Amino acid sequence: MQESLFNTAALPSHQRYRLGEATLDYYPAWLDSAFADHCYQTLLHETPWRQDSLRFGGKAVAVPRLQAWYGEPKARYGYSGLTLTPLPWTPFLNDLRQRVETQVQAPFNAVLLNYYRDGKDSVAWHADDEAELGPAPLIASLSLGAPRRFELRALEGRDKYALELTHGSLLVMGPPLQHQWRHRLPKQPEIHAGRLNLTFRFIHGMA
Ligand SMILES: O=C(O)CCC(=O)C(=O)O
Ligand SMILES: [Mn+2]
Repeated sequence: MQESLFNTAALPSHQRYRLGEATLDYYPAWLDSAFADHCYQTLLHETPWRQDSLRFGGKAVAVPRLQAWYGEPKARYGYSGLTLTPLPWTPFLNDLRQRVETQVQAPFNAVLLNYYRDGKDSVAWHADDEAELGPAPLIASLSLGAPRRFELRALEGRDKYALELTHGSLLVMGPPLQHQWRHRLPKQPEIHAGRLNLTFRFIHGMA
C-alpha cells in the first residue's frame, strides 16, 4: 500500500460559518506554531499592560484581564466609559497588522491587545459596535497561547455557538455580526496558562 505524502489529519486551513447574514471566517493554524510561540513571548514582554477599571454605581471594578491599545495617533477608542489613547505602532505589531491586512484584504488602523493571565480572566458578553467602528465593523482577532472557548449568541432568537480559539488562529468577524450577535470569552477556571488576543479594528472619523 502506498503511503500518502500528505498528512490528511492536518487541520483544515479555513472554516467559514454563516451566522444569519454575517460571515465568520476561522483560520485555525493561521500562524505556524513556532512563529506563534515567538509572537506570544515578544508581545507578553514588550507590551506595557494596563489594568483598567470600570465604574459600576460609584464603585471601581477591575477589568478581568490586562489590556493595551495601539494605533494611529487619532485612533481614540471608548467603551464602557473608558477612553483609550493609542500607543504608537511597534515594528512587531505593524508587521502583524500587514499580515492580517493581506489575509483579510481590508485596512486596520488600530489593535486592542488583551492578556488573559489564566482561566479566571475573561471578557463579558458584548459587541464591538461603538460608533467609531462605523456602521459595518470588520474585526480580525488573532489568538496566541492557551486555547480558550469563544461564545456567540444571537440578539434575536436563541442561537448560540462556541468555538475553541487555538494558538496562532485568526478569526474574522464580518458585518453585520456586531449588530446581530454578542460574543464573550467565559471564565474557564481549570486553565492555568495565559492567552493573548489581538483584535485589529478600523476606527472611522479620525479628525
Ligand atoms: O479574547 C477574545 O477572543 C475576544 C476579545 C474581544 O472580544 C474584544 O477585545 O473585544
Ligand atoms: Mn469583542
